[in-house]
Formats: sequence, structure tokens, C-alpha cells
Amino acid sequence: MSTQYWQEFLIPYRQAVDELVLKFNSLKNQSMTLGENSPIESVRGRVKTVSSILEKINKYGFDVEDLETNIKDIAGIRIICQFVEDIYEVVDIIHERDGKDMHIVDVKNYMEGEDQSSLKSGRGTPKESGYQSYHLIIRYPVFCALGYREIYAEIQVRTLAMNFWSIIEHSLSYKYKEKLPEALKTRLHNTADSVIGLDQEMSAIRDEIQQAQKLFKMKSSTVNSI
Ligand code: 0O2
Repeated sequence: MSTQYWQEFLIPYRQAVDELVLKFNSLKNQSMTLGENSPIESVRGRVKTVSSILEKINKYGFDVEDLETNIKDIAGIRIICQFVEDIYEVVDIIHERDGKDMHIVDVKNYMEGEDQSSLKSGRGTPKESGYQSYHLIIRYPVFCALGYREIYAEIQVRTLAMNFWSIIEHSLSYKYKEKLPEALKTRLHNTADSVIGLDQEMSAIRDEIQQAQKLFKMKSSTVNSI
């Protein structure tokens, strides 16, 4: 498959990522305009690289023709939250949009404990590595230069602290090609436990932090308007 083929193939995915990042960033900015605490800290997006699409095809033995139905995270966005509670708030926001500008087709809850969102997917199960996050697979409609397309996209929702851990763990796993030395695996698992402890502590003082953040924002906006 030529470079031209892939460039064309990825057009709707690029557009979906751009649109989704814009939509969730707008929600964050609108909360700020309203003087409310946003459950969204930041939003990032990426389109899977061709080499990583091919790697996945080889890993699972997928047929290239069925690539669009088998690989559902070619378009991916990551919503980063300050607190675990915010994750469930974001999941609820996505749930409210279900059937409107997106369709939820799958939920993968890797968060420890009961699902606090209105989706109530039962108890989440963290990954063996210690990874905790909430993933939603959606069908998303795009109108692009190729016409109307509906593509799959993955939305990952996780805390700032877990995002830090995931980025590091992901690069180490990549370096060791999923054959992480046992000692390193254990240490990483321990650090994931520390991250969970940190998130729990932050949740315990969440009200205090959010009040302080509101005051700080009010102070900054007064200074900026002078
Ligand atoms: P990248 O570079 O982020 O795209 P599958 O997608 O089918 O291979 P699975 O587990 O069915 O695997 O899908 P799932 O749960 O949606 O997880 C896929 C993505 O979640 C991964 O994408 C990672 O981004 C993230 N993820 C899942 N488990 C872990 C983990 O243990 N550690 C870290 N750091 N990230 C994880 P990719 O394709 O691996 O990479």
C-alpha cells in the first residue's frame, strides 16, 4: 500500500481527532467562562501512525481489508482530569452525547472500584500492569473531502497522575517489546499503586483544592482586566 493510499485513508481519522479535541477543549473553556470548575484539565489527540497500524495488524493477524472494523483506535483522544471523580463526570458528558454527535459502541472500564458514572458499567478492572483509565469506543460521523464517513475512535479518560505513569510505562514497554524484566514490572506496579494513593489523597481534599482554584482564577481575571 502506497504512501498516497495511507494519506487518503487517514483523512477522516485526522478530521475526527481535530473535531473531538476542539469539542472537548471548548467544553473546558466554556466552564471557565461560567466560573465553574471543569472536569477536563486538558485534551490531546493523535492519529495512529501507519507503522503502528501495521504492527497491530501483524500482532492480531487481522485482514488488511477489515482494518477499519478491527482497529478501533486509529483516531484517539485522551482527556486528562485532575481528580478521579472528574473521570466519571466526563464519562457522563460523553454519555449525554450518545446518539447525538457520537455513538458509544463499547466501554472499557479499567478504573478500580464501582463505576460512579451514570453508565454504571459495574466494577472496573485495572490492567495487570497497574494501568487505570476509562476507555470509550465511539462511532463518529465526519464530512470530509472524501464525503461522509463514519469511523471508530477511542476516547481515553484518566487522571493527570495516571497519565504521567502511563506515558513512562508505555515507553518502557515499547523499549522492551512487552518483555519487561520482572523487577522493573514490579517496580512499575508499585509506582502505579503510589499513583492510585496520590489520586485518593487528592480526592479527599478535592473541595478545598477546587475552592482555592476558583479564588485563584478570580484573582487572575481581576488582574488581567485592569
Ligand atoms: P497507543 O500508542 O496509545 O495507541 P488493543 O488496543 O486491542 O491492542 P486492548 O487492551 O483491547 O488492546 O485495548 P484498550 O484497552 O483500548 O487499550 C489500548 C490502549 O490503551 C493502548 O494503546 C494504550 O494507549 C492504553 N493502554 C492499555 N493498557 C495499557 C497499559 O498497561 N499501560 C499503558 N501505558 N497504556 C495502556 P496502544 O495501541 O498500546 O498504544
